[in-house]
Amino acid sequence: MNPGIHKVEALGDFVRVEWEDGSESRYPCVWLRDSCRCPRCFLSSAGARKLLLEDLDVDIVVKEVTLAGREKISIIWPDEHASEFEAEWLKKRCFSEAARAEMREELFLPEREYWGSDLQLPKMPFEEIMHNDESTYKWLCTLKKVGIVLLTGAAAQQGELVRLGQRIGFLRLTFYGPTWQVQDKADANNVAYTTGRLCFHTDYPVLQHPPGVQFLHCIKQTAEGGESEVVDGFYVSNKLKAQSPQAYQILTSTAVDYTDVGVDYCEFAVQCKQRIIDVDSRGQAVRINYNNATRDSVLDVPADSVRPFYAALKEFDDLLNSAEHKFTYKLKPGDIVTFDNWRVLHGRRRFQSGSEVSRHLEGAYGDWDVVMSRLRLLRKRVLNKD
Ligand code: OGA
Ligand code: NM2
Ligand code: ZN
Ligand code: ZN
Repeated sequence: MNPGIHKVEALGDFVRVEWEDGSESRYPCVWLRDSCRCPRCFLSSAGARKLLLEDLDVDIVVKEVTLAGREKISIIWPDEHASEFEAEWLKKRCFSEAARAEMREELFLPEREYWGSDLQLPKMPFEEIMHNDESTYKWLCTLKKVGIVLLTGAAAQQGELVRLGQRIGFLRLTFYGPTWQVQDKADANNVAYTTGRLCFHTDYPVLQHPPGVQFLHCIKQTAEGGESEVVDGFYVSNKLKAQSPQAYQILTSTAVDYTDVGVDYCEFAVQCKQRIIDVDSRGQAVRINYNNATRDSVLDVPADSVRPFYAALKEFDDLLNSAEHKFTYKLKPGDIVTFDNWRVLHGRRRFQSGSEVSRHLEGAYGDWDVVMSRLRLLRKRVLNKD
């Protein structure tokens, strides 16, 4: 139901709207002027503001505000410029704490669900996701909420991840190529391209903006070893904060150097500083940046801070590896594991090499911006909601 407006009035440098249900909203005049939807101020074909900030007076107040029916307000500004705002549009943009929380949820979607060794690994058929919007929506929702989804029944040959990328929009190109082959390689340019054990890591913290999502498609699996391990990095970060505030403080504040030098898609010499646990303004973990293999031997901290840093990292790593937190499984040919590379740390057990390739995964990255964009579009279509 569209909300109706009962009354509107100017109140200092606010416009006060009284809704038919008795509630009220206050809109700052400067924001209303800035948000004018008229063709001089707004390019509707782009959904973008044309008005320049240099033409905005931050001290502006309305000359006149009137109710135009129950679903629209009209404003005349001191220079006679006229703006109109729909009730529904205004209601969504109400500045109350509750309305802003609702908008955040609508734009950024589901709450996290934390997990440990009790993870019920969500599974969905690959072809269903390729052809059914509702399934694709459910896949991406779960990927956001839980952080990991296993897709099953893909062909055991290269190329499926390119198709999956097209389903979302596009994949993220990196120095390791549009997609990359995880297998034992001579003169490996990355520890992943050996038969060795990989301890818990996120991929590519050496990039300023590490890939948000990762896809690993099993094409061939070895009989012995090669099992996968995953752990919920956000859950474990919370545990670390509670157990050892000091270690948490170090890992959320120390800028750690990463390095990656070599040749693959093209020649590269990448360097970056990252905090192992990135937190938002509320102190909530939002991205884990940890790969022990590419962590640089250059460590840009005072000598006295070095041992405490290692102790903190060790404490985090121990928590990641505790039986209570990690989940182990083994990929089968045709499986594609999709996971949040900012949240879920992954590892693999070592395996034997033979004369021929005994294990082969094709990997690819995506960006959260692309995934979330697809998720919003699908939600509109699936739930028929805007
Ligand atoms: C990687 C990786 C996991 C595996 O390539 O970065 O983590 O199971 N691979 O080989
Ligand atoms: N690979 C698997 O941080 C990293 O080096 C992750 C990237 C080689 C594309 C590994
Ligand atoms: Zn205008
Ligand atoms: Zn990896």
